Amino acid sequence: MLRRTFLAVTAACMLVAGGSAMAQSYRTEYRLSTVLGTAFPWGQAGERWAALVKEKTQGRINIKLYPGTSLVGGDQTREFTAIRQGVIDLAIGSTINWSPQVKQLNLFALPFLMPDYKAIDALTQGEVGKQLFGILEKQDVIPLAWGENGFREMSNSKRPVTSPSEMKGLKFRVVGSPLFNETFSAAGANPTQMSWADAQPALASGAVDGQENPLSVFVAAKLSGVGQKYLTLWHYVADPLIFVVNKEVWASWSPADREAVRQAALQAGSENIALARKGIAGSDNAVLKQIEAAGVTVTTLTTEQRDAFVKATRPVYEKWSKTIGADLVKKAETAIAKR
Ligand code: X2X
Repeated sequence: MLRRTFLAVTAACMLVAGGSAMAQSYRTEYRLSTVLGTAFPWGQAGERWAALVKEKTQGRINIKLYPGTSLVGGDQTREFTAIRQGVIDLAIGSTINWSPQVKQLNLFALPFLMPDYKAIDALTQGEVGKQLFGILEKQDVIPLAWGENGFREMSNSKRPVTSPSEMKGLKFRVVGSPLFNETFSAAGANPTQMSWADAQPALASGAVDGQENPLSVFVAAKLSGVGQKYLTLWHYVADPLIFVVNKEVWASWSPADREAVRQAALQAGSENIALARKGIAGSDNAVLKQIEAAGVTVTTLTTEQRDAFVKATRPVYEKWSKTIGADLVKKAETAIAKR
């Protein structure tokens, strides 16, 4: 009698818990990977997603944040493979870091494709975004929402830069895809690829002169403190973030919990985009003021100066359009023109 009551209670609990027997296979913890930690909008997005999931699933899904891409020893270009293999259960990843495995994601890194925030939105919130999500899903990674790292501006420790000729001899740390090496070479500089973990000591020791990252990262990582005294605003590329779940993990959750995780990602994603643009976008330049107050010389390119960089990097754009897929690039250009 006691045993039967116990079984009945257990079954009722499981129904309440997951809506199916699947609840049995839930793990006590799921691992969420990000590159940047909670001092940055990116890491805060991870924290927020985890909190919203916990709330919306009444604690059935418990997510732990692993910043610093620590689940792959800091090698952010291996993150996507690790998600596919189940070493990582969930991630909020930059399109740049997953580009070596998903060549279409190089789209956002085509130099000067996206002139402004509306252009980013035209891609991520439109047909292009849907197509890219379809490509990820075919690779067994379930995409749920877009977030944002931001427009990437360049800084260096040597001099103000307004033209490709002033890039000569400057050693830049670049990320991820070989596309970045080619863009910086075409722009006149001397690029070298390394992870974010290695970038900071390399900047501090002077092993490299410069880097490129969004202003929100520049400020939170205190790059002015490692000699980055010259900043050029050229808005050459922007990297969106993508919220994803490993396919098997996704399948192990009840439909109701999957929906909760998706809604949590959408909410955390839109909050993340707002935060990534705060103090940077439109007339709100509080972040730039903060950077200038730290003694950094900020250079804004004139249209002519920017055009010289566009022209210098155009062959890279053309070459990589073929790798990404001419149709997808055309679709993106059309969406941007219509924004
Ligand atoms: O490594 C970088 O520069 C960073 C943190 O922006 C990315 O992960 C793309």
